[in-house]
Amino acid sequence: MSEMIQAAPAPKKRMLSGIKPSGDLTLGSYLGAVKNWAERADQFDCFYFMADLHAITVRQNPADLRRRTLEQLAQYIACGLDPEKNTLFIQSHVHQHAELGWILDCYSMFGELSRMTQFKDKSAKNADNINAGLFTYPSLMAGDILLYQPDLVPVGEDQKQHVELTHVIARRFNGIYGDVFKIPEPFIPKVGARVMSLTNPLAKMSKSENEDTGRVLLMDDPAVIMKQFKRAITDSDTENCVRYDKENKPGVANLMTIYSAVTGKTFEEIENEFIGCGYGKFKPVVGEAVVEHLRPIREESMRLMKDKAYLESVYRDGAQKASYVAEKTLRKVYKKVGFVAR
Ligand code: AQP
Repeated sequence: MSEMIQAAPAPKKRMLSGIKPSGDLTLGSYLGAVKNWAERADQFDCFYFMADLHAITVRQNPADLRRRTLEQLAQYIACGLDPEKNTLFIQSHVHQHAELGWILDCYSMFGELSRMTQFKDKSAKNADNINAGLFTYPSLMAGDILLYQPDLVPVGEDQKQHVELTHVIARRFNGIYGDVFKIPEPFIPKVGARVMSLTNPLAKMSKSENEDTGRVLLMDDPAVIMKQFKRAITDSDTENCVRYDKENKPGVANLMTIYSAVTGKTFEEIENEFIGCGYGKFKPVVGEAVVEHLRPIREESMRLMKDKAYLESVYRDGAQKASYVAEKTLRKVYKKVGFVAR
């Protein structure tokens, strides 16, 4: 009798991403990142973290940082990241991040770090606190990524520069010591790739900005969300027509992107839906769709925040799993650079 030989299933590709708890999660953090992560658990081996080490490059109130880190975990889960299928952890709980970050500082060039858009932006906004961490955070970010040897790094368009620098640093290191790091690809979702401020469609919606800057938070009250959408800047053209034209009608394009991401409708379907309607009718409909989309996430996050013991078990397990993977890479790196084994 011939024996049936079953091929072992191919190992899942690994994916990693994180968000700084530097403010409460926005609709941008959700549509540009977390929403897309949740759809990948069956296909990929996913690691997601709360990047608290990165958050302190800008001065944080300690109590707020602690609260936001936990809330972010609750929101990850409420957005569909099942802790049984994804490794969810707090960055500072996995000491290998800081250790590899330092090593990669020594393989990152001053000129490369000086060119990073985020450094330029953040130093302009925090002129009284242009600290060394703000300058070298891309090496830490390279370490965050390379520790896990991921195949893909899902990021928003705005973060592409960081993944590109990670490639440069990894190639430099591999060029000296052999193939230590896998070179991961940035993975940028098409819809919802970049959500802009509702009051300035040329600026990214950011979580560390204040309310007046046209940001919508995942945990905002429905009334607040509606207010933000009703006062959203549209375009000063005389057309008053819902049509996708990112260059000439960035405000409407942003609202269409948001509406498309929360309803699954194409831009064409949206244009057809609003034929003959002005912006005044369009904006509240987008607001309502966002409110309804976020409602279950908000309710589940609030429920989870009351269950601190559960959240603690999730981040403890997550750190243990992440540390196991990270340590393998770090040990290899230590050996390659010439550190004496412990
Ligand atoms: N507006 C956005 N549109 C699309 N994607 C976004 N992301 C953030 N804002 C948007 C994506 O979320 C991930 C995590 O980013 P982060 O929070 O670690 O850093 P960030 O991009 O600097 O986010 P913020 O909100 O602008 O934070 P602050 O104000 O503290 O600097 C990334 O994948 C990012 O693309």
